[in-house]
Amino acid sequence: MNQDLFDLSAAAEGWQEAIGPGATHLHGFAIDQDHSILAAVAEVQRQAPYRHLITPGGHRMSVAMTNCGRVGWHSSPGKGYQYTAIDPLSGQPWPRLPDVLAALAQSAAQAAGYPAFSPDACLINCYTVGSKMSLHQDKDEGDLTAPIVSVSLGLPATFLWGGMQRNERPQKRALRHGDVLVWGGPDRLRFHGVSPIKPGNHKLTGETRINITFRKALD
Ligand code: MD3
Ligand code: FE
Repeated sequence: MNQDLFDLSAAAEGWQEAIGPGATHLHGFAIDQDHSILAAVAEVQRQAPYRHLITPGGHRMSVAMTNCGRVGWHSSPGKGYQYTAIDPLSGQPWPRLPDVLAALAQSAAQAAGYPAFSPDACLINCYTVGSKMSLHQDKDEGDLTAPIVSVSLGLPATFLWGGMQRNERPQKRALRHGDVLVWGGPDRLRFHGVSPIKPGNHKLTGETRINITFRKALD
């Protein structure tokens, strides 16, 4: 094979990297299914469009979000952060979790050592160039013993992987199209975030990055 044409991302595909006692980076795990995942996301988005939520402090988030599954994550100045069964924008239940997404979440969790993962919430984040997510913990879920599975598609991102305290300096980690992270156990409440997305164009998602996180929000 011509060395110049060898795609380095193909070498990383299938590499499972333990990055904490309860956290695994599954490089390229979702690549084979990228088209069907994005088709499922498009269908969810048609029923529950992306929207920029307002934080309890009154700030508009730069990441646009939607959900599918039994409950969805929502933020508002009036009610703070909460999971709801009804999409506050449409007044309808959130779209159901597409089979392709449910199967992906289950198989990724299994590969990372969490064999019994059955998510009831799926948050879909849409980043455009410059969108970021500040350091935070995910602690609104009712079952903190379950892991979170995250799937990254489209433009790459620098993921910030912090400690158990906000003031710990985060490590940086590249997340590329098709990468999956699974976080549970002692890493479940780590602070984490995403640096501003750099300009670029991805053949499937254009100038956007899509991140899908699967959670167990109900107990
Ligand atoms: C580590 N999303 O939606 S996913 C979020 O790329 C969120 O859109 C980011 O943080 C994104 O809440 C990061 C990876 C991730 C998700 C949850 C975690 C890492 C995590 C929970 C605990 C520790
Ligand atoms: Fe998070």
